Amino acid sequence: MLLTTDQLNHYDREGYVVLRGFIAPDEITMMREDVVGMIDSAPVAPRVPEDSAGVPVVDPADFAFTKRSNGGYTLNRISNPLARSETLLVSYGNPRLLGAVNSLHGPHFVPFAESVVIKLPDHGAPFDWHQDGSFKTGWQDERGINFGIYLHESNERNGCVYAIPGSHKKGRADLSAMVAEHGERLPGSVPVAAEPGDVIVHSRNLIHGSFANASSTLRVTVYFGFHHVDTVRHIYSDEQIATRAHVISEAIVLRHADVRFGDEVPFEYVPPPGYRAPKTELSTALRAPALMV
Ligand SMILES: O=C(O)CCC(=O)C(=O)O
Repeated sequence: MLLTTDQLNHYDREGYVVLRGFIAPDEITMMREDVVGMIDSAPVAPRVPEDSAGVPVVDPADFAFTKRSNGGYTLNRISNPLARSETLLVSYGNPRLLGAVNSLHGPHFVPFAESVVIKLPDHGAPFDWHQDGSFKTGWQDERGINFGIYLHESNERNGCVYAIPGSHKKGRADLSAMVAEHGERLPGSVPVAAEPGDVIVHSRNLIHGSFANASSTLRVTVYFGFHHVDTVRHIYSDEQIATRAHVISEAIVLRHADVRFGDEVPFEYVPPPGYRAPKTELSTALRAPALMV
């Protein structure tokens, strides 16, 4: 087991655990450089397919924005990051990361979705209190885990994540009613600070959110989400699941072929039972829809 008993117990009891210094500094630097490049070349506003230098942006719909009170827009998320960055794809194959998923979920896991959350300096967007996903299937129990890899320091000043420990065990919460009763500081919520290289793992059922960033520092978190295959097996076809699982296998191969990581022992991924490599190209698999639950 890659995670300690204390870490596993913390995750089970509180719905999250912070893995301190989990990703090596060199890898964080590499990821940060790529993400900062993506931010610099982001569209200037929704539905504007050009960056601030007037250069056309490929797949501009990957970039999401929050409307600001002054009428402008602030970038808050980049979706499909593995299709936009080979560096992030190589990091997706990190054996420590996949080993941690294995520790928490066992070997039969598949991807849920990936995205990069961005809290720009001075006007970084807040994320309302939520539990991840839509509960649209009616399923309230195990709905997967999210790994947030911290590329920058994250604290109460620059809009770190807040969570309500233990809330992951109570099914779907009526968050509108909770906010109407208590205001934006929900009782029992705690800030979860992180340093570059830390990973905050949280249950997708955990009540969490984050406040705006009015500080002068950038905060970026790369999210990789995973499901136990049993959670999605009755909702998605074998082909849809295999297409997403294929991304894990390909990321492991790419990482092993990368001279920077050639000495690592690759993670031995066990694809879902009945898995056959999909006929689709990797580029298509990288943009296959998320396995939403
Ligand atoms: O990282 C954050 O500030 C919150 C992001 C979040 O909760 C989400 O992407 O669902």
